[in-house]
Amino acid sequence: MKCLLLVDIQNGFCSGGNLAVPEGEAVVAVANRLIAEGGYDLIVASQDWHPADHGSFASQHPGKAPFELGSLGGKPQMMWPDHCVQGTGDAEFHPDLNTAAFDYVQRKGMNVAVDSYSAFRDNDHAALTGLADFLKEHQVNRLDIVGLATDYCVKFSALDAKEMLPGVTVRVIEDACRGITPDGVKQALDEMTKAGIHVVSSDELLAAA
Ligand code: VGL
Ligand code: ZN
Repeated sequence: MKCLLLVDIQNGFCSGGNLAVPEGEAVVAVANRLIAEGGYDLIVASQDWHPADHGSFASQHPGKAPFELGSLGGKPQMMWPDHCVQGTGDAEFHPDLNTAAFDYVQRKGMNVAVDSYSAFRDNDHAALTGLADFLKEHQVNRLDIVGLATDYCVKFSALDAKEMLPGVTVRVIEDACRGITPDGVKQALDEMTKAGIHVVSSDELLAAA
């Protein structure tokens, strides 16, 4: 079973969003094309879904500004602008994304005390989201990952998929992802490659589909 995982393709990470990733909305057209022509058996989307007082928000830490390093639960934590708050437009999927094709949506980041970059588990690895079990139940043996942001939620989702789903081929489709910083993207691609994740382009993937 071939699964496409769409990571956090939400308004909050696109232009005009509260945590806009440069060119974030550019992934939408590629994602839609992959949904239509990629030959997937299963389309899954993750959705960053924070309570308004989430501990990753700089607003919850007096004296801290967004994009400064702070701490959460005794561990270093990037302070983010308030983003993807449950029930707000910022948390909705991009309006042009083919959400009608989704088979399953995995929400994450609901626990105020810990961040969850990965669609599979919280950053402290204490709590699972349930996505790994869902993919196992559906006997997924190939997982392709796209979305936002390459250097955070895409990277951690891909690394966890590789670790938590033994035997599954994990690929990241580079042109269907955008990141927060160029250095972060470079490092993320390097880390993922070293972990055995294949970095491919949508063109080569679709040519073989
Ligand atoms: C993300 C930072 C905070 C992401 C989510 O989707 O990459 N990044 N929350
Ligand atoms: Zn978040």
